[in-house]
Amino acid sequence: MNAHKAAPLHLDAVVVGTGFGGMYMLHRLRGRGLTVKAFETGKDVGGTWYWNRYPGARCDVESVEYQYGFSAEIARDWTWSERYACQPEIMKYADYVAKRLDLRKDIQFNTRVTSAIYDEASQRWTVETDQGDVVIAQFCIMATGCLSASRVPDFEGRDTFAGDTYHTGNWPHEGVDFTGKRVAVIGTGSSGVQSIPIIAAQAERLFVFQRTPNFSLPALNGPMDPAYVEDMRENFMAARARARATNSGSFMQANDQSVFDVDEEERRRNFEMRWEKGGFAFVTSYKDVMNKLEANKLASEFVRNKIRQVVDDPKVADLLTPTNHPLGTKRLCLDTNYYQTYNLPHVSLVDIADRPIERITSAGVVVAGEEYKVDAIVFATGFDAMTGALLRIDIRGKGGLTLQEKWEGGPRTYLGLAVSGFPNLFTITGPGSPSVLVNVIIAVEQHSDWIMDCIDHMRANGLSVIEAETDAEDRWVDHVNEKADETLYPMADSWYVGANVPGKPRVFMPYVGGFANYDNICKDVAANGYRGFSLA
Ligand code: N01
Repeated sequence: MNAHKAAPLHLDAVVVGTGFGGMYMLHRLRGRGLTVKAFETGKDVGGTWYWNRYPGARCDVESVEYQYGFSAEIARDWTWSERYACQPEIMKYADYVAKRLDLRKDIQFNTRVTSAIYDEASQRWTVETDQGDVVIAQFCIMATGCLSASRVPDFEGRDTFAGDTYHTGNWPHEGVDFTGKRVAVIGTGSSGVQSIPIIAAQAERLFVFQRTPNFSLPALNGPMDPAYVEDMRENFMAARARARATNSGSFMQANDQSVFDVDEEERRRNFEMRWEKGGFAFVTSYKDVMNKLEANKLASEFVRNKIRQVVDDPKVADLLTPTNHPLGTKRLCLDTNYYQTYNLPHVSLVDIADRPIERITSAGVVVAGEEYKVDAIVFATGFDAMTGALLRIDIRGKGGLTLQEKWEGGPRTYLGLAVSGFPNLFTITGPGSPSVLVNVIIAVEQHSDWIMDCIDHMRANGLSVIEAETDAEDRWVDHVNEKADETLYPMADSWYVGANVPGKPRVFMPYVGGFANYDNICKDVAANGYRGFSLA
């Protein structure tokens, strides 16, 4: 229930959420002299990194890339310690940026936005929170994140469990010590894959419940090479500019050859060389790995063999080996000692592919009539991705149309930035934008800059309302689908298509056409009088 309502505050803009997207958007809007306030459910900035404090949480984009690129000074004065930054270090970075830009004075923490309702007569959004705030603003910018609405499946008996339960995406701040405990981990996506080796190192007994084996590549994390750190201190801005001009939006050197341009020996050497580098470099081994099934099969088989080499028990290795989707079509994982963990005598893999969890009892988890008795259950069961955080807010546009109604058949946006029928509402990394398929920091900067330029344009031209046209939105949705269908991505039951949430419409949500292509489309739209938008 909402707290007592305060008198309305009139502002130019409201930003919802202060992960890396909301932080930068707030900075941009304020820098242009707009009156703006940001609301954040957490007690601090950091977004997904604020919530995902599970053991082993670590970014799988290299740390030098997973930082803002809008300020040479901010980049130069920060030093990462490891190739892949751990969650606490990313939180320190978020704190460093928040202090540097003095962001917190315009952020209200511990506050969840509950509704955003557009009034056509006044052309203003009324935004309300669970703390009783009422803000009336011209622009409402949703920086709610792609993976922020965590979900625990509705297992029968879930609430009867007598031990402790945790979700990786909502982890206790004080941490959890599993020493001497019998633990169940349900889920083997990125969060499961990262946390399982660390939980195994503490627990007396660990059961991992796996519905779908995922492909995981070795991160080969380690301390940063001091020479590279110095090189990046000098050259980061240039490297970032080059990355922004690529479709992967990353520093990785993609190979432009086809798998079939080379013979088997050369292919094996290249796969091996990229495997040895660690990280996602392996996926860029050849240009057709993600869009030609025969090419993907070769890469997939290489990884399967690696799994078989690491896991001692051939039956366990078989269960861990993905066979029902091409490599990379479910979000790839990066790990440290994930497969090795299954060689430990106190770790058991429980296959639930064809025999789902029957129920949870007060003592544990039941599969095929067998009760696995545990003291704690970790749900590494993921998120209602891309749309969940938006749809949990009561968002109403013109004519009282709710976003839920509008997106009944799946999300529809123009450029992943705007929704027809919802004027002056912007979504940072909304569905239909590259978002989760690229380095998300680049994605949030590009979106925030585009939104800022758009608002500048409106103010310079005496315009007060911008709205995506339905035709343009329809064409964009078709284009997003066409691009996805050129790839292997739609073949997997992934969260990219909403398959992890029962009843969610199956729509490929991110834009797979490449970061640079997308950026150029956005620039072209703006340069052509905001083509596809109506302005008044
Ligand atoms: O969630 P997931 P996640 N019964 O959805 C299983 C980012 N991320 O939190 O595959 C049994 O990937 C589900 O099984 P299935 C990254 O983008 C990044 O791990 O649906 N099992 C799956 O195994 C990532 O992709 C980082 O068959 C059930 C697991 O739970 C995204 O966040 C770190 C089930 C959920 O995996 C989400 O990752 C962590 C059920 N009813 C996350 N329902 C880094 O930067 C679900 N599952 C490293």
